[in-house]
Amino acid sequence: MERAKLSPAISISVAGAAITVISLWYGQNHGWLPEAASQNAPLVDGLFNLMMTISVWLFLAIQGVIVLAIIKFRKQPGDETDGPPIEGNLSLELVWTAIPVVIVMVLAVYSFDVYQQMGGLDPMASHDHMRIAQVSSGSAIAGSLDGDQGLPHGQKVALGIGASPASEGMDADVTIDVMGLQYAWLFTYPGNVMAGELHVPAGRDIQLNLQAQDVLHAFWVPQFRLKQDAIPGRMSQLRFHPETPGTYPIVCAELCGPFHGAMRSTIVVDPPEEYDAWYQTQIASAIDSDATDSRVATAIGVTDLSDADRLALHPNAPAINAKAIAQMAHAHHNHPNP
Ligand SMILES: [Cu+2]
Repeated sequence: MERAKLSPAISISVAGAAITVISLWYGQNHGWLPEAASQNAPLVDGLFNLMMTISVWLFLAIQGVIVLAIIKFRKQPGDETDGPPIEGNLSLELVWTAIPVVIVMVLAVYSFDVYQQMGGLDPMASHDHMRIAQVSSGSAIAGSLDGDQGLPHGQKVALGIGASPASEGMDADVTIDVMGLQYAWLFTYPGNVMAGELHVPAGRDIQLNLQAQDVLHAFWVPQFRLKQDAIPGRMSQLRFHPETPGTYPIVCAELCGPFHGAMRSTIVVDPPEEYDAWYQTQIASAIDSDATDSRVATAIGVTDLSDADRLALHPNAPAINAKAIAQMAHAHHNHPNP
């Protein structure tokens, strides 16, 4: 009966210290997040790791108390008495209210700071710059923006992630228009170069102007910790610094129709020289007017295709047989109007 003599204060302290060490370790070593390939990814990960640390601590503490109570306070054989009539405990209630308040306040302030460092508070500032750039630099950017189609005059509410404080007031190094449509992403580079694949140079300041042609889509690159809705009739923006050269998935994260799950693309982060070389080849093929025409025709034609044909545009999409497509189409057409 050596253990019974341990004072409760010591037992609780030892258990608390053990739980804290485990939580701190797991919060940094959970391995739940994919590679961090953009400049703001470590900021997001820091916040996530803190939340993970707190969650693990609470999980272990609460589950530990439950398991302990089940074992220690279980009904003894032959004991038919009632439990003690406990009404409440003011100090306990104050403590378990105060702790969550502190946790939530810390997370609120921290996440606000992360959002601010990512440029989430001021996407409009870049829009203003973009429009000034349009007026002053003429055709290249203005052409790709399609005459303010997604940004009506007087639109004040900006959506997305703008310039980080370090690059505030500066134009992005590369600005690319992104159009989401069922079920593909189309990318238009300066000089009206159109591509189905997104290439960006590493270590540069990139700005994406997002639009949707038909329904809501969401542009998500998990490795960049970036996600933003693309909205019909409104422009939204993502500004970021890709850091690590490589190929990463672009995932549509907004249920946008029966083949939403196949709406994936690729972002290739190239070393700057390779990006320049790639861009030059795109320019060269765009100058060949036949190539441009067929590309534009492909882009426009996507909306006129049947669902099966659209799916065929995505060689990596999971195989869906004709019967399943027919069923989906059937279900789709019979769906009552909301
Ligand atoms: Cu989509």
